[in-house]
Amino acid sequence: MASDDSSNVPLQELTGAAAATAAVVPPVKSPKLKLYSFWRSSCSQRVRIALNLKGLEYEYKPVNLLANEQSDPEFERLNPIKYVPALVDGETIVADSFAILLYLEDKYPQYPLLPQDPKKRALNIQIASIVGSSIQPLQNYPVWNFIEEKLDSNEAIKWTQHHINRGFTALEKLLKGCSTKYATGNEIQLADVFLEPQIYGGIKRFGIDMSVYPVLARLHEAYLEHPVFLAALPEKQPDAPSL
Ligand SMILES: N[C@@H](CCC(=O)N[C@@H](CS)C(=O)NCC(=O)O)C(=O)O
Repeated sequence: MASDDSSNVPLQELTGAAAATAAVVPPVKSPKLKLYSFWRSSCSQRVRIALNLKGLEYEYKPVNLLANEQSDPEFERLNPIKYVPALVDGETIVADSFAILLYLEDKYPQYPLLPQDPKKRALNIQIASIVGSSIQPLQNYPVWNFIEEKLDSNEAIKWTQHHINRGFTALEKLLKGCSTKYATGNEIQLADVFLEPQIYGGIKRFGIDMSVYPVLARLHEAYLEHPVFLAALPEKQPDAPSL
């Protein structure tokens, strides 16, 4: 959990199924970790989920994308491409959510994100890659702003919805017949860490109709019952605007 984040739901305050699962994720003291994050960033959300899953405490360092803080020279030193998230672990700086997740996996192997079985491992990476390479970059602010500027916001939303639906259609086909609790089994893995922020943002920000994606919709419900996903939600972050 974010160590300076009083608005995050402490695991012990969760109720029902969430509280029951939370009991198995004791926080690991790791005061060196700092996560540079923006509340609404789905890429940051992936890392928050993984940190929560692995029980790693971290300091939340907000980077306001709407105020262009990602272009501050101080942040650019952490990530030269000027995107969140970035993680600082003592002397180590890692930027890009995929790289951070793989770093966490190597350095903090508890609650593994990647299964040993090569086929399941490949499926996890394929799902992560669809979200991370074929959906999210096409809805990112610079793309959205460019389309809005050249055309209008109506065209920008249509563009975004088109690419999310294209990706979700592929994901739904890949996961057809999935009967496990989470995407690739009964444990939370890399695929889930990528899926939930994309589904959540798809619904909340881009008005995606999930009734045509029954497997993704069912997974989304399962994620929202688990404290590691709940604590990573955009509106629970310290830099989220108050309602
Ligand atoms: N591949 C990168 C993409 C990072 C990315 O696109 N971050 C977005 C937020 S989700 C961002 O910082 N946007 C700032 C901007 O577009 O100026 C990752 O997975 O970390």
